[in-house]
Amino acid sequence: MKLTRREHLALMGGALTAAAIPAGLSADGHTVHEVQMLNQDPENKRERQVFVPSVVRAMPGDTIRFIATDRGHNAQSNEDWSPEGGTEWKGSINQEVEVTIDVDGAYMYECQPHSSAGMIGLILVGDVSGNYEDLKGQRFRGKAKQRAQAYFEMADEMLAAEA
Ligand SMILES: [Cu+2]
Repeated sequence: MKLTRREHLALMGGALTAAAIPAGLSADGHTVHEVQMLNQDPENKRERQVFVPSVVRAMPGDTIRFIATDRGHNAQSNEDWSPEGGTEWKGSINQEVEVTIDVDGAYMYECQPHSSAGMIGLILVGDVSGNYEDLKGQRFRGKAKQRAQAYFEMADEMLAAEA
């Protein structure tokens, strides 16, 4: 059987996808970060309605995949908690959603039904210097206030480790 050049390339591409790209990398070489939407943190069972991991370090072009491990959650960006012109997304309840974030900055995002119950998460994309301090100064209410504080502390440590 003689393949056309296009068929040959298609086959090669398929083989490359199956064999050469490690799990966690997208086809273009960017990282795919998985975040689970959970009723309870398996590492700390007193923490309910959480994104795990709660803080993700990413680079522009990386993809975040929110996995609907437990029911009743979604993941969505919040304009007040995103860099100006930042990537926006809104997942449906109970649905896995993927977002590729191209715009540098710090993004606090939320689960719509549980935002005030503290179901928020933080993604640091590339250079966060443009809005990180502003984001830290935002108002977070109720349980989200306590979690935001904890997540900023984790983020500070991650960023300090890079310096
Ligand atoms: Cu939720």
